[in-house]
Parts: sequence; C-alpha cells; structure tokens
Amino acid sequence: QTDEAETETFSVPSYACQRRTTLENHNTVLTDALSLLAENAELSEEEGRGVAFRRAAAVLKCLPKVVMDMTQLRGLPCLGEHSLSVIKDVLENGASSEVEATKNSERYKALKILTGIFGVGAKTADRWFRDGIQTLHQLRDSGQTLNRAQQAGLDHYDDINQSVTKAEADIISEIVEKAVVAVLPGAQITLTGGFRRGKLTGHDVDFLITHPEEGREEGLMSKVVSWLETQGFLLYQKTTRNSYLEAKDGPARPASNMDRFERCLSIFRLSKEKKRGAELTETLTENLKTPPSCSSSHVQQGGDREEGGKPWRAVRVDLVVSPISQFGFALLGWTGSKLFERELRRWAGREKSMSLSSHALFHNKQSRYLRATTEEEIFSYLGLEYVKPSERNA
Ligand code: DCP
Ligand code: MG
Repeated sequence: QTDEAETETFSVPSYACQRRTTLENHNTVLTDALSLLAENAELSEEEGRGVAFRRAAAVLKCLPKVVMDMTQLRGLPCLGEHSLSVIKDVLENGASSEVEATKNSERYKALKILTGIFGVGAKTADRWFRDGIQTLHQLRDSGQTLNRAQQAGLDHYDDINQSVTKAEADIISEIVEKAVVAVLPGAQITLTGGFRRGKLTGHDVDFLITHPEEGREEGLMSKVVSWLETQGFLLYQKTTRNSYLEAKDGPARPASNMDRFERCLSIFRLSKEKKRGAELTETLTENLKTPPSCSSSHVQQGGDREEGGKPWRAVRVDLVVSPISQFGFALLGWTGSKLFERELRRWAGREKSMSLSSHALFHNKQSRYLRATTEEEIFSYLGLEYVKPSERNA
C-alpha cells in the first residue's frame, strides 16, 4: 500500500558505459528538456553544468518505460537537484519554465544560429553576440573576418544544418571507399559516429580509415583528399596531421577528448541524383560541370532534383586515418556517443586507474600499455560487459 508498492522504480548503474542505451527512448519530452539545458550550458562554456544535464538525460534515456511520477526516480544516479526540479516541472505542468525561458532567450537563439556555422564554436559565437550580432545577416554586414572554415560554413549554412540521412551516408561511403581503394588497394574504411550506432540521421558522416599492414596508412589521407578533390567531391577540406607519438605523448591523456590522428574535416558536394555503383563514374564527370545544365540525361523521372534548385547539396564529412595497431581504440573512440565516450574514460580513470584514449589504454599502476585489436578486448580490460554500438546511444 506504500508508494513503492504501487509505482515501479528502476535500477540503473551510474556510468553510462555500464548501461545499454538503444535509440528507443520512452522519455523524449524529459530528455529533450534536459538536453536543451545541457546545450545552453555548453554554449555558455559551463562544461560542468553541461555534463550534469547530459548525464541526467542519459539516465532517463535508458529507462524501459515512460516516467509518470517523481517517485519512480528514487534511487536513480546522476539526477541532481536541478535536473529533478526540471523533471518535476515537466511532469506537473507539461513543460519546464526554465527550458521555455531559455529556448526563447535572445542569447540562446543567437548562439544557436551562430554556432550552426561550421567552424564557429561557443567562444566565437559569444564574442559576436556581445558585439551585437544575432543573425547571419548581421554577421554578413558586420565586416567580421571569417576564417576559411567559417566562410565555407556560412556559404553552405542551410545544407549543413539539414540533417544527413542514412541513405546519403551510404552514398558518401561508396565514394570514400572508391577513393581509398583507388589510392591504396587493401585499405579499409569503416562508418563510425552516430550512423554506426544505428542512427537514421546525423549532423555529419564520420569515417575511420586504416590498412591491415602497419605503416601502409602513412601518407594515405593526402592522397585520398587529392583524389576526392580531382573528382570534384570537395567543397572544403582541412587536414590536420597525425601528431601522436606513444613514447612522447603517452600515457593517453584522460582529460582530453581530442585525439591526434590524421584527420580531415570536409564539406562534400553530394549530387542529389540517385547514382549508385557502376553509374558512380558518370556522376563524377557530372560533378565537375559547373553549373550543370538542367536537361542532363542523368535526370531521372521523378528524381529529386529540386525545381530551380541546385542539383547537389553540401554534407559535412569527417575522415580519420588510424594505424592498424590503434584501430580498436580509434573505432571505440569514434563511435560515440560523446557522453558514452566521456563515461568510458571516467570509468577507466576512476574505477580502474587506467587512461583510455582513441589511441591506447594505459594501466597507470602497472605503468604499461594494454594492447588490443578489438573493441571487445578493450571492454574486457576495463572490466565492463561488452556494449554493442547500437546500445551506446547514451
Ligand atoms: N569524437 C572524438 N573526438 C573529436 C570529435 C569526435 O573522439 N574531436 C568522437 C565522439 C563522437 C564521434 O567521434 O561520438 C563522432 O562525432 P560526432 O560529433 O560526429 O558525433 P555523432 O556522430 O555521435 O553525432 P551526429 O549524428 O550528430 O553526427
Ligand atoms: Mg557524426
């Protein structure tokens, strides 16, 4: 007859990497509210608050049922006073006044718009906001100097802010695969990020590239990028070189989520025509024509070429090259989610005295690296049950 007897309570371990979080979320109203506050904290560079809201949202994401009542939350980890008051507000009033106020604030709206520009982070957006810039128009008129990334981000703003579908990711996979195999036969590409976790849309497409023979991956990125550029697939690219040296940099720095792989941040020019497989080569030539004449024989009846619009769209693509010896760590590190990654590193450090990065796992007390080639081995070193990619959606 007590509350406990009437309402179902849940039991959840406290690290996200100890839990299985699929894309099936029974509490989207609550998790959207908390995620918005997390985002707002991140935009204000209040990282601690951001993580607290992200952790709270992640706990609710893995619950097997809709939360109806505050009593069901008893004993759950990561729900601080602030998160609980937001949840209470939503359950009682259908919405959180804090979330609504944030959503409607000039500052949040402006920072959202400005950080929507590729190459613009919270710091820059905040500086512009304090200079009175709240819209893209105002930014364009302001005479602010933009770097090359930001200029490309502004040029392709609408495309980049439209989410990428799995179908588009698959087409880009084919293109990247073709590029990689053309410049280095035997090299392998893997789709990582949200799409590897089974998401149907994403803000970009992430790839990890390697070669089964150690060392053969050296110099690969610049060749892949040249191939893609020659074929007209790149609207923008910036490559950063691999700067990881185990002897010099190790042990993996646990506090940082930046890795040192050779990485290419790019914007692809994706043809909207549905061209697959063997037809791809024809599309390549088509891609180089600017501007394309509209009565191309490649236009399919009922094809998705927009009326009067351009026949292509800009898509953010990230390429990362890893030596095979680090591939397991790179794959684990680039599959996400961001919170899942953060929690893995926190678990490793706090519970196991180990330092995990996208390059390596270091045993602090034994002062040695733990070698692994698969994600399964890494979970096992960490004393965690294996969590497959589709269950890492924390
Ligand atoms: N990552 C990383 N280091 C970086 C950037 C990202 O380790 N400097 C990892 C964590 C992310 C994954 O790579 O989970 C992919 O990054 P994204 O930002 O693309 O995140 P998702 O793919 O999960 O989200 P989305 O679907 O929005 O693209
Ligand atoms: Mg991604």
